[in-house]
Amino acid sequence: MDCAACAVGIQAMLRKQAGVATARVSYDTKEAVVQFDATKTSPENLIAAIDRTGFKAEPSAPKEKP
Ligand SMILES: [Cu+2]
Repeated sequence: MDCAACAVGIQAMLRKQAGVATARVSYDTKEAVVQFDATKTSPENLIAAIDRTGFKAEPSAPKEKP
């Protein structure tokens, strides 16, 4: 990602994907945090969707909620 506008664009795109409840993309940390219905989509689907926007994404280890 080159700038914060890209992050906002990816975030908006993720939020439109089927099964996605919330998505937050941080330009500062270069991370996307997505909550989704695992019966409707998958991390692979979401990564593919990001790839289609021309950006590269890869899964990170799940983070425990504090
Ligand atoms: Cu940009």
